Amino acid sequence: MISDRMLEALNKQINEEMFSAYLYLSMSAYFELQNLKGFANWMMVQYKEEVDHAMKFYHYINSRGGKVKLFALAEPPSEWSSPLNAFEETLKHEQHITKCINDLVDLAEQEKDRATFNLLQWYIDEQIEEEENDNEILGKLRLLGEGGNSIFMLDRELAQRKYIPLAQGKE
Ligand code: OFO
Repeated sequence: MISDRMLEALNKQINEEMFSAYLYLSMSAYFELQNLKGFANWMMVQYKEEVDHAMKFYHYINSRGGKVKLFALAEPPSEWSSPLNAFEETLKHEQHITKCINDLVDLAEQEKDRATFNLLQWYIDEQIEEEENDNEILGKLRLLGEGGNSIFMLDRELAQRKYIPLAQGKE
């Protein structure tokens, strides 16, 4: 059985992951309007991955006989001053999510919940990758500058990102 404290924290994390999805969907729409289809594609893939992250917690709670509780989603921002600004905010958000995951790990340890502790290892690895991806794109934006040519080149690169659905325990 999953403890009440752990269950509440995991349900809150579903909300964090769904908010992440909402934030990146909003960024995708922002890039579409700028006619930056590659950036928009990258954010759309990110949106889908975040839904997968939420669903991984959802299936896990179900598998442990816990009750999934969905909370209201906050409204995400819809404007950024530039692609660089959007990716700075993306990295900041992912650093926040990393902290949330680390707090969940601490709680799982306190509750001696080995199964949840084990599940969270996947999220720890995922956060390393998420922050690394954001830092890489931010590095390019800073190095190349935000002139038309650089943005055009990066847009073509980001258009290549493909969504690979995450294998879930149960669909
Ligand atoms: Fe972006 O990793 Fe989930 O939230």
